[in-house]
Amino acid sequence: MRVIDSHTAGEPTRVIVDGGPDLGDGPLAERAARLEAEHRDFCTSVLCEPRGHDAMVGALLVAPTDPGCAAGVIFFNTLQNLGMCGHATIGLTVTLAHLGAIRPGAHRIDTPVGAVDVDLHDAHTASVVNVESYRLHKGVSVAVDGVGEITGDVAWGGNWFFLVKTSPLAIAARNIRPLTDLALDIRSALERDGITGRNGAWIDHVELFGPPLDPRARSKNFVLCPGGAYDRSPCGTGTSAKLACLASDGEWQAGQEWIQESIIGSTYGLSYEPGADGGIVPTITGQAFVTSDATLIFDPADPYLRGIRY
Ligand code: PYC
Repeated sequence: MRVIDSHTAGEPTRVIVDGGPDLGDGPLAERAARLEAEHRDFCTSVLCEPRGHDAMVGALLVAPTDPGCAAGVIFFNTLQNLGMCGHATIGLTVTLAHLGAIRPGAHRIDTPVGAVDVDLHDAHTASVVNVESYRLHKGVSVAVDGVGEITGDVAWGGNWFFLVKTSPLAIAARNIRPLTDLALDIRSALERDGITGRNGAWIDHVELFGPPLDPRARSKNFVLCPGGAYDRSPCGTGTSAKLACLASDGEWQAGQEWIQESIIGSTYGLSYEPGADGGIVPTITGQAFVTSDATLIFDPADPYLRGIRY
């Protein structure tokens, strides 16, 4: 199986170029549902250790339904499919350029949530127009064991987020372990109290904010991803959710550039336009670099053929 690995602002993406399962034809949402229901072993074998690791996001290249699209893609992590993923879309765009499949300029990429517009600026820099993002609940408080009351907003940016404006712990790389534990405890408290996204959706990402170190940035974040890993990048969908909250509070205007710094100091630039359904449509700009072009080997005698799962 041929894979191309890249990182976007530090966060890894593994593009499966060939050798993936046959998902048939039809709408991408149906093919994605088939991947999740019938091919989890494929997903974990590609992403989990020993071939991958928890932070990795997979991008399975498939034929687009829309012939105007440069490629079709289904994103997944070690636990489940992802409808949308900012860093992986930038990683995929740069990977398609590395493969010679696209040149700088505007392109469309088919995803299970619809066709997404991307703009490749140069070999490493791309912008992605994200899905319409919005805040569902403002100022939700939960009692977190051993910490006390934590208040945050519930917002959608292509994934569900609980956003805590002022982290009780400093947003610093030295705190990655305690921040991970805190975010996991917050997520458990949300689950315990039945706090969800729209239609009972699991809030699988927790995002904590603090002051930036980079003088160009407005904020620095820590983002817990569904499998328990932290996002090395500033999280495209998470910063979209943040911008939706700021826009709702009248604190950030359409067209203004917001620079978000990640826990490791990397940055994305975002701006937004008003959406059709009362939310915002963010554009995320970031840089990705290809790190390897490899063949994964699956030996039937390997006891960890399907990845290490616990
Ligand atoms: O960039 O949207 C993102 C993302 C979601 C999870 C990891 N990265």
